[in-house]
Amino acid sequence: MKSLRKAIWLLSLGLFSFSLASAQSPEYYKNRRGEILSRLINAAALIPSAWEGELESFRQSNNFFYLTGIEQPDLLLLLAPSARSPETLFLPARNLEEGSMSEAWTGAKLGPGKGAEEQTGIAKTAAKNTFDFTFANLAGGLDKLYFDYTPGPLEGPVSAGEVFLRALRDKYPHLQILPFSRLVDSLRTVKDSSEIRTLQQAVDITGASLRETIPQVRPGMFEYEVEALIEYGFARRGSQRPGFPSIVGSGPNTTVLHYDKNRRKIGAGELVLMDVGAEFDYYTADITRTVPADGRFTDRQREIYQLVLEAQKAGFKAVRPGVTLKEVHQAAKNVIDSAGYGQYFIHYTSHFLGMDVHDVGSREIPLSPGMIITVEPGIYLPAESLGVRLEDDVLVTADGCRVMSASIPKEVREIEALMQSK
Ligand SMILES: [Mn+2]
Repeated sequence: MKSLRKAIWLLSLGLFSFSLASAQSPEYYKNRRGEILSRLINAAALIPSAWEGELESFRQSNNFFYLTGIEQPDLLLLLAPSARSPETLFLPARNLEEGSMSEAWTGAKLGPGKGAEEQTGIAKTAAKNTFDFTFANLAGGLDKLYFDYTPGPLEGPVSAGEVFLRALRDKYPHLQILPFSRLVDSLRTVKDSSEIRTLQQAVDITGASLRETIPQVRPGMFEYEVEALIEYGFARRGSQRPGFPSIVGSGPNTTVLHYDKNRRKIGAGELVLMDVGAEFDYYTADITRTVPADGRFTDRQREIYQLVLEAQKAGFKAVRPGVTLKEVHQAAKNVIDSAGYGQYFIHYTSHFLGMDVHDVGSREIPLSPGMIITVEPGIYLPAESLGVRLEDDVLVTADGCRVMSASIPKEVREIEALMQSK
């Protein structure tokens, strides 16, 4: 074990010393960029990496990571079939001086040159300050530019992406600038086998942490303690971070959908709702379990719980190629409607899942094999301080679906047995 660790450590020094986080080969990402290149006609695509704030931990932007596997800020990827090199990565010069932005402070980084081209598999790298010149030579022959940028709030400071976009608009008024999501979303929605494996790891980490934490839940504990136990479980199992802010709500807070303050003390006889997901290598799980703090459901809690469970199973049954999320929602909603609780099911049943917890993909598209969605009905009764939501992650297969989180306890007897197992 020890020698294996050492080998991995040595390997990581050799291969990944320049923030290439991904376990994938450079060819894997080259193929993806090829997919984008084949969709560009009289057009180019420009994908900036995430920016780095000095006191926040860095996470690459999903689209940039999807196309390069590189975890480094301040980069620009230009894809342009009509350019001499169809793919160019622009990087800042390496900073080997002293000071807070130097590599001595922030760790070794990739710089422009042969080494970066070999490590990333991107045909050409160039210094970032040559971008304007390169793009000016190219722009005359283009009609469209796909630019990857998420608009910020209408008020508040202007983002770096916004500044960049405005400068492009001013300089190249003939260019139609379109969101890059139009090219990449349909690719990201269908997961390949390695993405499915990665997301399965995220699901398994989440499941193991829930299984470990649920027996420890009891009245008198604070919601944040439950949160901390779950997130510690994630970290111990190799998750880099939670994929979204963990929701741990007890009693009245089980009826607040996006409750993430997690400050309340859990009371006797209450339900505790945990909506959590570990992120693993840029893919996140999204699982919800609702458990009784005392280890046993009251009759009323069990009644509502069973109804939500039945609705969820109806949702699973509806998942197969060709249907839309609307139909999955209707299947789950019918069960809750016919029991008379329709008005207390106040959200949608499904969303796409992947690099983002609410991943790209629209409710209107027909499902196809390789898509991953959540199925998460709920009933919320604020007057009774009683909310139940159950959420699992589901892979669409050729003939139906596979519930990726099926092994995480959920039946009433399973939950009660798990809680009494401590
Ligand atoms: Mn969800």
